[in-house]
Amino acid sequence: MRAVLLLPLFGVLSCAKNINVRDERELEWWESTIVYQIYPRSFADSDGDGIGDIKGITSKLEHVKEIGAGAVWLSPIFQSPMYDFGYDIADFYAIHDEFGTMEDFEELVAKAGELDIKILLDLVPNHTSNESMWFQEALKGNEKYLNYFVWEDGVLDENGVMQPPNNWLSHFRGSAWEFREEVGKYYLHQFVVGQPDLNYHNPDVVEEMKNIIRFWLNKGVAGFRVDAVNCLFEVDKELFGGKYPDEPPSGRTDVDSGSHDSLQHIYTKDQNETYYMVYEWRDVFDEISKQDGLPRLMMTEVYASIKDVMRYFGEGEREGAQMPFNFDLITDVDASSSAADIKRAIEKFLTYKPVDKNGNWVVGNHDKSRMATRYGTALVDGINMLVLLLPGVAVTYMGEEIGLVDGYVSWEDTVDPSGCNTNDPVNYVKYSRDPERTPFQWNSDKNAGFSTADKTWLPVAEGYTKLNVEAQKTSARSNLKVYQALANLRQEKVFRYGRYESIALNTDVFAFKRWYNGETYLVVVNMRDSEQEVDLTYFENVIGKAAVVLRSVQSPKNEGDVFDVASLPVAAFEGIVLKL
Ligand SMILES: *[C@@H]1O[C@H](CO)[C@@H](O)[C@H](O)[C@H]1NC(C)=O
Ligand SMILES: *[C@@H]1O[C@H](CO)[C@@H](O)[C@H](O)[C@H]1NC(C)=O
Ligand SMILES: CC(=O)N[C@H]1CO[C@H](CO)[C@@H](O)[C@@H]1O
Ligand SMILES: [Ca+2]
Ligand SMILES: [Ca+2]
Repeated sequence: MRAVLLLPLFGVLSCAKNINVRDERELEWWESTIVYQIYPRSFADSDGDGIGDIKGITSKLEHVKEIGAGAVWLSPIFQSPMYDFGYDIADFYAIHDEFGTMEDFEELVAKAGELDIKILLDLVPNHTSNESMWFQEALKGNEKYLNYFVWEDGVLDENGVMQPPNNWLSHFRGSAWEFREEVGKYYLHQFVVGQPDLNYHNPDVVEEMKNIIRFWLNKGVAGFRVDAVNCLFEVDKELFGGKYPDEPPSGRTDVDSGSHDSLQHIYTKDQNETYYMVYEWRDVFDEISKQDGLPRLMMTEVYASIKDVMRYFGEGEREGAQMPFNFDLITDVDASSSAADIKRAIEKFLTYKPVDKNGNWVVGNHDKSRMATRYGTALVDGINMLVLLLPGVAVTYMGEEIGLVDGYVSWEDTVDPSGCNTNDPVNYVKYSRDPERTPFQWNSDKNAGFSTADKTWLPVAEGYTKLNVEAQKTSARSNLKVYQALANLRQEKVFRYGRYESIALNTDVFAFKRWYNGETYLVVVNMRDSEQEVDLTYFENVIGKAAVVLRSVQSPKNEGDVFDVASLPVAAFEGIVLKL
């Protein structure tokens, strides 16, 4: 009797040991991919006008393939007068002429398809360009399009002079309101003057944006990254007697009164309606995916509190973005951070995210100083080890694979409105985003192989004759080669399905462990210019010897070297991947 009972039980137990239903489930294409961000003006110029373009990107897709990325996210390529370099869109349904034609774009999608690379576009839903047909029609008094934007009466000050409706500030300094004679009212622009905010309380705007999403997804685009999404909705002014209320001061003493950071944005950011809008967009993504069988990816760009960021994943039954960007490795840490700071920054997203969702790792973009500049060139491999081997989606801003640094852009050459609007030839540097947008460095030819033009739209960074893709391809050891090896390693099941644990071994050395089905890898990164000896047996089940699988460029170790995990020597800024 007893034996009869035990036998089936034994069977269940032995099964349970080998099978975990969450393991080895089929992953969607995006769950294990590397998303490579291309800033189109700066990647490759095919026609010699000094500005990168779509044909240029198509001609360089092999590079994307070679580094192991599975998706390319393009910063905006839509028709634009370029007051904010494409983030001010005049026609959401057309390609900007400096970038090429719709045919060029279709060719890009086709070529990418052959290489099994997905194309993701940048959706900029918060505003249009002031040169859009919609805004132009609004200025002519066309009622339909007037309601596409956010208008408000000015107020008279004590001297009888007309002033903006309230104290709201633009992200790029100064009032967020601009008067238009034609309408006799002010319009809202949370970003530059040339970017009037769309009015999401108007159902026509909501439908228009969904049609824009459908239009591009139907062209085979694999998804969107959604720009500045938390600024979509302003508070409903009817709740405030028909007038938009002032925002309270932030109390920050390190910023002046023209700065966006001087106010608490309680009425212009993170409004509840914004999340619901994102969930509706997700339905549109899924609707198209159902039609053609290609799962679509939505990534949202939000700099907000971790709890607000998490709401983009969805709520209850509603699904939202699969990938709300995790900016913690940009905003919370830098070269001066301790290993404990790094651990906390990494664990923040993993701790707050819903258990069935993926993490993602971002260390740079076209708005932030380049990763190699922020962390220092010696840490490039170590940081790429984090981005590519932590659990979740890896995001690489073009150039991180070779450790591209910020370029120097003089006041005369500065074009970014965030820099120009300071009117300050000294301090513009703190605000300008041009340094992280300088042209990509392909080789040691003229303009780093980016363009044959005599003058490129931004100057090529100094030092390109040494720091470029070709040099790193031909050199025995380089950031590029480490990156490629990491991208390969990332394909292993242990990095796709494996568990994760981390320890700050001392103030400088951060380490994490990934393990799966009896395989264990350890990644060790020394944040500092110091020699160390660390004890990896602080990790559970880590004893004995481990072999070096990969190491940073300046590492004195060799692949295959074996070390006692209880006393691993670590060189200055060294990054090491070991296998137990
Ligand atoms: C759009 O705004 C810019 C300022 O950003 C201004 O120079 C330009 O004249 C405006 N264009 C139109 C059509 O209103
Ligand atoms: C916004 O949504 C949250 C979560 O659903 C809710 O707790 C909160 O009360 C809402 N806020 C407003 C102003 O409606
Ligand atoms: C990271 C990013 O794409 N930021 C963008 C946010 O939106 C403004 C206005 O569209 C752009 O200027 C930024 O580049
Ligand atoms: Ca060009
Ligand atoms: Ca808005």
